[in-house]
Amino acid sequence: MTTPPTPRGALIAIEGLDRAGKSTQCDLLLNRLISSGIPAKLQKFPDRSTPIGHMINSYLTSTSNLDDQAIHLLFSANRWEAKDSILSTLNSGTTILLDRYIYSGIVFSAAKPPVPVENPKPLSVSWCKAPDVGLPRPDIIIFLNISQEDAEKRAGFGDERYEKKEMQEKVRKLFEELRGEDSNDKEDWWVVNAGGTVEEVAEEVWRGVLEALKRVKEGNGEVRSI
Ligand code: Z5A
Ligand code: MG
Repeated sequence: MTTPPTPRGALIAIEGLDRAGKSTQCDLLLNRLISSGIPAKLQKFPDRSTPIGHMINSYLTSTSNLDDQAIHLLFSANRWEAKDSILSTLNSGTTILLDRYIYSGIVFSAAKPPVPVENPKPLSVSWCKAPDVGLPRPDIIIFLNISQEDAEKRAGFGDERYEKKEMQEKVRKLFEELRGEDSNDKEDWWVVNAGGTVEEVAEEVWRGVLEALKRVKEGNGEVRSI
């Protein structure tokens, strides 16, 4: 008698604007999945623990400066170095929660104000997307949507490089464009109102998770690529 192969885990990306509650919801979700008997693991991007992650951390905390293209490629490389581990974890039957993924990568780089002389144009969305092509594609992207007013009521911005109001407004607009851009990708996005209480948001997020688990169950077992 042969044992049926272990069904793969789901790849669930949690994205959203700053202070939308992504990390709060990832922690709750991880506990809820595990206590429901679903093996799960959290993978945060940027992963500041690797050598590439150390370079990203120095840049974000403004202890080093890098060309806009160079830091963009480092954020992407930080995902590529996790790719094999993501795939083997999914194929062993464990669900992965991604706290930010390629979508933050695209919008934060494309939202940057151009540097006047050396780099007079903003980085285009298509340029920003290119280095991530081939990475594992999430079964769902749960997008925590929060108004500027609600976000401002939460704990204040830190001192990191991108935590400025003008940048956040551009990021909001680019996320909206990204969600509406390609009709093939539309079903990947699960938009949640993140302006409610932590518990209210967690319930909406959980519905997205159930949808992702259903998609995996009904799928052919393969992890798609970006
Ligand atoms: N970045 C990039 O440029 N390129 C890339 O490829 C990637 C990222 C992957 C650091 O990211 C920066 O890297 C980020 C994007 C850029 N730049 N910015 N700005 P990060 O993930 O390390 O950022 P973070 O420090 O974790 O912040 P965050 O992600 O923006 O926050 P959050 O995770 O969404 O929120 P939170 O920490 O869960 O909650 C924020 C506060 O609100 C906290 O006090 C909570 O207790 C509170 N909270 C949470 N939920 C609620 C509700 N429902 N009600 C009231 N209060 C709440
Ligand atoms: Mg966070």
